[in-house]
Amino acid sequence: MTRALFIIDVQNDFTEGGALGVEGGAAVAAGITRLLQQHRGDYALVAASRDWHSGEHDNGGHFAVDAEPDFVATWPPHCVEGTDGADYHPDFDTSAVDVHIRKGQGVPAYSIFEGTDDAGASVSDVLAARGITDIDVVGLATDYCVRASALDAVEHGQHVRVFTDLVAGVAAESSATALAELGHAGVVIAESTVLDEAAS
Ligand code: VGL
Repeated sequence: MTRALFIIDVQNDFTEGGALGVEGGAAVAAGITRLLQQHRGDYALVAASRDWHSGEHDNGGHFAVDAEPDFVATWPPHCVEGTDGADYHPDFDTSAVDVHIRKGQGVPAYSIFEGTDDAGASVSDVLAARGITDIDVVGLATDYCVRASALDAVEHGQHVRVFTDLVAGVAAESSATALAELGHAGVVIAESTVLDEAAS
């Protein structure tokens, strides 16, 4: 088994006070930093994604421009490339991150697999190069980018876990539905304390 950690969109705009802030987002940022302090050695690869939209237009209808956002398919402008809102949250210590993925340049992109690293490599190429077989997924938001990334990871043949104590969602109901859907797709839904149990 060769395991990767995917840290999805722990950005200022998805945390409290951000353009699309989810409740519990900052706590997720701090919790991921703790997980990395204690369990960096469990992972052959740590990859973090950022939503990275254009500020020039609606990014393929992803930003609500002339109407109210519905918070399902259209959103307030968020994570515009180069802005504070697109930065990682300050409580997420990125020093242990091996690969930074950006996605959504001009288009909606919920899954990390829609992004590329700084050299332009796809996520599936990065996984293949490192021989990854298992992926733990954490971050924001449970019901959108975590959901899409975990489902895509299953599609790519990975053994996938989502840590419920290290995700936060836009809405409670859609987050519960997303976790149920992930479970049906074969994702293991667990708390990150399983890492401590495995070590002892
Ligand atoms: C996300 C809504 C819009 C996410 C991204 O990161 O979950 N949610 N864009």
